Amino acid sequence: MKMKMKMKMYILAVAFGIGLAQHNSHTKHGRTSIVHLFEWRWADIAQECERYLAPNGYGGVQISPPSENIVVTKPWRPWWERYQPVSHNLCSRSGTEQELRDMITRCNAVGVNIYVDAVINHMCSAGGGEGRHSTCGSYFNASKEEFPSVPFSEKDFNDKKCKTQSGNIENYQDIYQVRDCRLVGLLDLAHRREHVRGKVANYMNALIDMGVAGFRVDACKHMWPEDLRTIYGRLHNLNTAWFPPGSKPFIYQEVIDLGGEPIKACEYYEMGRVTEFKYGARLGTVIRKWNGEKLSDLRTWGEDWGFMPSGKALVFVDNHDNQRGHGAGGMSILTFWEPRLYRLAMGFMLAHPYGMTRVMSSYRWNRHIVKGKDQNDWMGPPSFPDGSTKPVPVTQEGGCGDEWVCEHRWHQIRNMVIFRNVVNGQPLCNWWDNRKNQIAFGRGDRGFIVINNDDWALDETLSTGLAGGTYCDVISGQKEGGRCTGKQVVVGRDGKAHFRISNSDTDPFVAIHTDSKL
Ligand code: QV4
Ligand code: CA
Repeated sequence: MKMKMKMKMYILAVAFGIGLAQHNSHTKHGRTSIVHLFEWRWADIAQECERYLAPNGYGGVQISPPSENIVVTKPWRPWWERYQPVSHNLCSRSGTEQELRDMITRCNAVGVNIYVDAVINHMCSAGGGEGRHSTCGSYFNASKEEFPSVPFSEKDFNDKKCKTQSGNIENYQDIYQVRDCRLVGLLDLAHRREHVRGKVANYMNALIDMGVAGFRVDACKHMWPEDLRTIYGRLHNLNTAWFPPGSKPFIYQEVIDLGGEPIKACEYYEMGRVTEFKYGARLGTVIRKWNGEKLSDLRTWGEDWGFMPSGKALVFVDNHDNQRGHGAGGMSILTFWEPRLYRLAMGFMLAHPYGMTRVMSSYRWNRHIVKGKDQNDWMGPPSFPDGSTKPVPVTQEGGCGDEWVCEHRWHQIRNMVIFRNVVNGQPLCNWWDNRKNQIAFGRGDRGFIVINNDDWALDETLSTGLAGGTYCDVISGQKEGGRCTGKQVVVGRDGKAHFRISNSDTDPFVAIHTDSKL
């Protein structure tokens, strides 16, 4: 009888996707978004958790790959060298193992989770040479496929399985190539082998034991779902110093599925969330008004657009690849380089209930676009002449210096992260649009957003779903010491409020929520 009940519960859980082990992000205190602190040093992330992320409602941080990687000097220390591991030692440009541990402990102590970018599909490039040009000086020999500090050797790679001439992936229409050949020349690990599965699981388990809450798994399209299932199945539960007993690591898998390829994101749903790359690409075209698209089209935003089920999706406006022309997405992707439209896109994303949201936090580089391609797409983080990464200085105004962009500190974005926490679990309602580029919608009785992306003013009285009272707009300002530093919105007893948004406002949108009420 008991067994039957258990079975029923399990089937229910699977059917509704609730409580599914690796889909739970374990964010604390009702926090809903995570931020990718791309290329940040562990010491800076630790401070940021304490001084900024926890007080401003961020649920977690995606960190850059912590494993030892090849040191590339031509070009000089590109960011992408970190996607070429040479061992599972935990030392990188972001810091030492001790610093990593300290960061995890300090972030956990303030309820901010750490999610590790796990590069497990491959080791370094076949052309990576031989020697100790690695971030901790571990020896490796790429042409002989020797990585003695793991150890991995020739038999741990897929060469025999791969059938292409070059040994590289040549055709994304052939699923065998995509999974068994080298992604841009990167030595492809044979996850069918027990030794490889064991080493990869050990690597991830070491991090889990240190206290991380989960993983962004890199290049999942290039790994067989059954191999991933086996590896994930061996992962420890999260450290009970910070997480309830029995908690499984949160897994979100990088699969770029824009349609048109035989490998589909859905092959990975069962094991965790999946990156929804259609999200940023389509939102970009709508906000740019390409192909006659308009904001009012967003009325049906979500699964109806061919996106994956909301409970499976990890969404973002841009990521570290497509903000510089790597990965997929294309020209429509909005980034900090176009701050006004970017904030609009982020505002929409954070207000809309679809998916689990990730905020990108970047650094500025010498972008130099020639015929649509950025010649400097390789440039690494702000660094000293010896190649070590610069700390992130915080300015008097609360932004970041030294070319660190810190989108997550832009007050509009930060306040919308808080908005999302406040409206968490509330349905989308009170949708309004002008059939063009002016839209508004609410989240139950807790929040309301109005956006004007037309070339003329918005001037409307709208039903907000909120209780009567005076609210501070959290885009032009916020509530501070019992008053609004920006615009005020007066909601009547009938729940209606008048909105006026000029198309030339610094930010052509307004957002209010129950915590911004005076
Ligand atoms: C070069 C040639 C190849 C040649 C090879 C021979 O271009 O044609 O076969 O040498 O050795 C870098 C260079 C790349 C170079 C390669 C190997 O850019 O030119 O190949 O190294 O030396 C990042 C960067 C890549 C970088 C890689 C490793 O984006 O440019 O390659 O790190 O340093 C697909 C995948 C998806 C992937 C996306 C970028 O399906 O999974 O491409 N996204 C993830 C990460 C991404 C990372 C990787 C995967 C690889 O988000 O940042 O790639 O770990 O869509
Ligand atoms: Ca592979």
